[in-house]
Amino acid sequence: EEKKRLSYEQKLQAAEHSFAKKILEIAIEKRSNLIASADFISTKELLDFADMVGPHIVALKTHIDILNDFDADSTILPLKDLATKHNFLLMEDRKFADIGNTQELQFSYGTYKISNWADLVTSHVIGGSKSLDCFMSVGVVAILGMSSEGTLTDSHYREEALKIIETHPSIIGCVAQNQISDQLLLFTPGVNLAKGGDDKGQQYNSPEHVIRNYGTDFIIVGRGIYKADEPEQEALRYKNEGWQAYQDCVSK
Ligand code: 5IU
Repeated sequence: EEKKRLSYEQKLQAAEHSFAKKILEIAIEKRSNLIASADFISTKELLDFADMVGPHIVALKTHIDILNDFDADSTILPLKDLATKHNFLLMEDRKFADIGNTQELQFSYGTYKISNWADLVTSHVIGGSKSLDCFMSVGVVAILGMSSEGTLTDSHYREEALKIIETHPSIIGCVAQNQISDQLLLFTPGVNLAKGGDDKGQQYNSPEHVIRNYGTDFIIVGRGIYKADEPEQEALRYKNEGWQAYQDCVSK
């Protein structure tokens, strides 16, 4: 079931949300649909990695709460500088999943003050549409389906979740392992060229598979890049594979 897809230029024309426009502009400029997941536990590793792969990515996906040495001044300030230097967005993979009031607090307060620095945040939609109203200043990437074995995001859940996702103005797209409508941007993790999975339930596909079969706009790659012997070379490889697959699909 190969999908004829819209180009990033066409999606940019149709985009309404400022962060949807931004990520599409970066994709076009860098000829990249790669998001690197930077799942590091130290600030130094995070910053070194961001500087190294920065030129090749549209966004850096963080799990800011796994850093052992998080500090607003020494983690976030340099990270923002690197995002500016290399022109990529900061996507905090927070996976909010609470009532609106609690999410509002988690978004702006506590140790990480995500609203101060993130361009994109991930959120479940399990709390219902109004629970997402607190994310007005960012682009929300809503979680429709997960990549892990046995996930509860079955077709009924996704059908109901899509109703929320398609109507909420803060949502620019979703994380999923299946095709969705052209109006939303599709982000797909669980991408790896060397492995089929890990021993903790993760399931992998190739960049080409997800771009061709799901119409993925942005591939999210973690260990495939940051665990490689030469992460920069590997980032370039995923970038090129992803862009080639996109071009093949658009030109059909
Ligand atoms: N991630 C997934 N699958 C999902 C969602 C998020 O893997 O369905 I939602 C995150 C978890 C990790 C990254 O931060 O994407 C994938 O990392 P690896 O490429 O190392 O498996």
